[in-house]
Amino acid sequence: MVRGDITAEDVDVVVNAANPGLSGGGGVDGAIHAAAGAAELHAACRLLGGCAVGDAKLTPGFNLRARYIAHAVGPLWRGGDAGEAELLSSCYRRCLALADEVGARSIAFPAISTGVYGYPRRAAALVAVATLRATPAAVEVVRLVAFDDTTAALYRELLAAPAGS
Ligand code: AR6
Repeated sequence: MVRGDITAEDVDVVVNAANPGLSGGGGVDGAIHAAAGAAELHAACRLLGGCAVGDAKLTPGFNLRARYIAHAVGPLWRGGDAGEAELLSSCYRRCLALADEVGARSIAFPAISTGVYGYPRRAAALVAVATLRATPAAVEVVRLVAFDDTTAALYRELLAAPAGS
């Protein structure tokens, strides 16, 4: 894990926390659009025809150091009984699969759904770490990028614990 701004990550694939319309927004989505080149990225996203919750789609990275952006659509938090954990887990799995499809060696994830979408930070970090540990993938480097101290502390704690604990 690292603490910082995901747009600065020197990896093959940067994951975006997008919306089903892939129409851009605030938070990490806004930061990625600004850094990648908003006009080009908007145009590329428009061609994709949206994305289901729990799924992800690739565009080029444009002005980012990353070659690709994986636009993942996390679930909106509705209290936890609406399949949120499975949908969030699916985002991480789909991004790993896309990274493998393009032969990526490295990928960086933001804390999907934990901003505007309201997913509790600890619950989301548990899903992220457990899913990444449990999903076989060819990608060699998987980085969790924390934008705030709380998320950074959670990742440190969970990554220090043995898998399954
Ligand atoms: N680098 C890394 N993490 C960041 C950055 C950054 N530059 N900026 C924010 N975060 P959010 P969501 C963290 O709201 O909850 C958008 O409008 C942030 O602190 O970006 O999945 C989309 O278009 C938080 O922990 O995404 C959707 O409509 C995490 O990224 C909606 O928001 C995710 O926060 C998606 O909501």
